[in-house]
Amino acid sequence: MLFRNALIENAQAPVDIRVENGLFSAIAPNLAPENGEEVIDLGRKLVLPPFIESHVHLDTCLTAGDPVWNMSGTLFEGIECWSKRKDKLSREDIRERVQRCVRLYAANGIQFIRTHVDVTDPKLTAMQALIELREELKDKVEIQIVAFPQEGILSYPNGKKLMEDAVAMGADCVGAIPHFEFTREYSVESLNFALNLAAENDKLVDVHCDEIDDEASRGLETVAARALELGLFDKVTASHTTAMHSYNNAYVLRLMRLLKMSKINFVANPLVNTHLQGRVDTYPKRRGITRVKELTAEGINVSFGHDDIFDPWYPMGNGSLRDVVFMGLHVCQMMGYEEIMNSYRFITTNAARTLHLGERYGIVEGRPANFIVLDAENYYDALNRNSAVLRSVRAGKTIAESKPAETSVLF
Ligand code: 17E
Ligand code: FE2
Repeated sequence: MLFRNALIENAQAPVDIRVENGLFSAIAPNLAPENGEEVIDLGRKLVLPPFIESHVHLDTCLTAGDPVWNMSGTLFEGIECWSKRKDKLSREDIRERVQRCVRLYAANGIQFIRTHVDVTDPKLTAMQALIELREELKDKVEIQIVAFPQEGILSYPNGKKLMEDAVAMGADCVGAIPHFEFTREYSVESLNFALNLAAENDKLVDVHCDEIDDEASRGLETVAARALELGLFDKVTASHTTAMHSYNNAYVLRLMRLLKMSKINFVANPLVNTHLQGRVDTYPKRRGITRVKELTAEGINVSFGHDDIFDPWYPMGNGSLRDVVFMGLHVCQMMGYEEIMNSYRFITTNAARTLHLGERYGIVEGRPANFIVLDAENYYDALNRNSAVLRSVRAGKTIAESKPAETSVLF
């Protein structure tokens, strides 16, 4: 099959893309159709590798207000609301909500998802359901599962055992939540436990790290030090790290050296953390987002995630990562021309590094023929105009299509 006239990753000149047996077999200008080959003209539209959701909680999605709304808008009230909803979890409930989310994501060009799944549940109901869904949905979306201890490892009954069980069941990554543990000692111990568990079982790590406006929340240095010492390096990701917003600059200067040595990845969640953070401030109110601009300038890998779709922590969300990037650029003040033009990398190539997709990802001959087509010529325009994802192609097959919205101005 031949897809013609693609502007790949903001290129100015179009190329053609040949797909054979689900792989990119040729990418070059003016490829001649072979006898009987199906040809699709992409009409000089922007083509990108698929969008990647590098941080979401699929087990909690689509539960906002059930049974109670988060009225304060804090992370901590969100955890209380979720704890009440958790009592009602069933396999069917999770399957139905996750399948709805995956379709929302598919409509918006997302083909890879890293989901955190709460394992502070003696029955591990959500973990079991997600492991089934990961397999069932694998032709449509690649799901990576983090064993995420929402209510703590040391501060929740049997927390260590639940984490070990989740890894034995088949979780891909180990999580932790140091800022929620009862004490600083617990938080350090929980990180030592989580990174050792990952090292022993050859798993990735993704920690909910310092998601709090407390400048004394210093889980990140422990995560980075263990990543370095255990040789886990870029297998480790620190998500949220919103306390870094509030660290003093002298400490950040010292920390940056360790962060670079450790090679860990970062995930920021600009929509959700602008909503959740700064809640105990009067004025001025902190933005509560990690230092994306400074980390990026140091060559540290940062991706953006949605974090939630309509749940106790975020009452909105439609499965599109466009608003995530849009908010991220505003709140991190990354609105230079090149910063806007290249900002798709926060939800494509940077996220692929975080997820360790390696050669399974990218518009390169010999790799799986996964790509998306946007209704724009470059990402600056796509972002600004909120352009539709016209087509999402996976292993050479179109798995979702949109028609651009049509509006007539009658004057
Ligand atoms: N749980 C958590 O600890 N932090 C979050 N941002 C969400 C769930 C969404
Ligand atoms: Fe999260």
